[in-house]
Order: sequence, then C-alpha cells, then structure tokens
Amino acid sequence: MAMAMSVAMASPSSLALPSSSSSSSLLVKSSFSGARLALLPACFVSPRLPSRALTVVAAEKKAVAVLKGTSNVEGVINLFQEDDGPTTVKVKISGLAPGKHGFHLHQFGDTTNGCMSTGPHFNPQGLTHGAPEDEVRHAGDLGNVVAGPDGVAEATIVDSQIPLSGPNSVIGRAFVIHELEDDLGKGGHELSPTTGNAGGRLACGIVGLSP
Ligand SMILES: [Cu+2]
Ligand SMILES: [Zn+2]
Repeated sequence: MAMAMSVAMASPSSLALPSSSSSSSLLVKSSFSGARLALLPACFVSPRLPSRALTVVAAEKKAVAVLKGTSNVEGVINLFQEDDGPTTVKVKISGLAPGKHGFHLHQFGDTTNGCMSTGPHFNPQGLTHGAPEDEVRHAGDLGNVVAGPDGVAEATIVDSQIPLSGPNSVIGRAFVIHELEDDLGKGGHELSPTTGNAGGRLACGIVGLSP
C-alpha cells in the first residue's frame, strides 16, 4: 500500500499524458484510485447517521422479481416503497390452477437447487407462521393470491414488514408461489405453524433493485 501510494503520488504529471503511457502504468494508477475511492465512504460516513442519510437520498425505492419454476407457472412481482412507509407489491402470476395459492417471501435469494434453496419464510423476528394481518407472523407471510378460471392471479398487497432497505430489507430474498392454499397457521396440520401447509413450490424469483 505504501509503495503503491508513493508511485501514484510521485507521478502526478503522468496523469496528463495521453495514450503514450504504457498500459502497465495505467493499470497501477487505476487500481490505486479504486482503492482510494473504496476507502472514502468508511472514512466519511458518521457512525451515528448512516441509515438516516440513506433514507433521505432514496425517496422512492423500486424492486422487481421474475418468477420461474419447473412448470409453466411464471410471474412478475413489482415492489414500491416511499421513504420508510409500507411496501406495495403488485403481483401477476399465470399458469396456476384456479383458486388460492400461498404466496411468501422466503429467506434466501438462492435458486441453486430451484425454489427449494430459497429456505424458509423470511422471519427476522423468530415468530411462528400466520396471516399478513396477524401480530404473530413471519415477515414473509403475504397470505394467498387467488387465480381465476384463466389461471392468472393478480393482486396488490400493501405490507409494512417487507422494506426495500434497512436491516430487514427483502432485496436479495425470494418470492415463492405455492401449489396449495396457505392455511395462515390455523389449519391444525403439523406444517401449519411453519409453512401454512401450502404444498410444493411452483415458481420463485429473487427480489432485485429496479430503476
Ligand atoms: Cu412459501
Ligand atoms: Zn410463514
């Protein structure tokens, strides 16, 4: 580090040289300036203010997830959040059997092993499974969406437990649409308190930032 710094600082005039500079000296300079830039935020952000500062910058946040699976079930989920308000989730999923299907945010944005590797429901508070309107629920519990006779489910969900920034951000996690109805924890099945007994995972998609 000390050597790299002395090289770069000893040759400021070479910065002005046109393309006659050798590519190796360009490489040294660019990697050094990259390291300097990477150090800047850690040095300049006050330890007391980071989350407030970020909130002010990002007035409206948007994200999207594209759902795919092994069947012909697919969908697009758009998310919007103003400041620290609730998140609006616009759902459109096709290829479903008509009726109710459990719809959740799962913990991981990992589809290495298809939708199975997205893990359990997103549950940062360590609670049991429930309905979106329940006090005791997983943050990822978004209830059911209902497919019509055409196999398409469309819904707009507004929820306060799935923010797009901060410690419980859902960016990088995954939506899963299930084969069966979510019993919202009240079905009496041994899986009711964990998954709502919603059956197989038909399709899933990782939540990513969108413009
Ligand atoms: Cu699920
Ligand atoms: Zn759950």
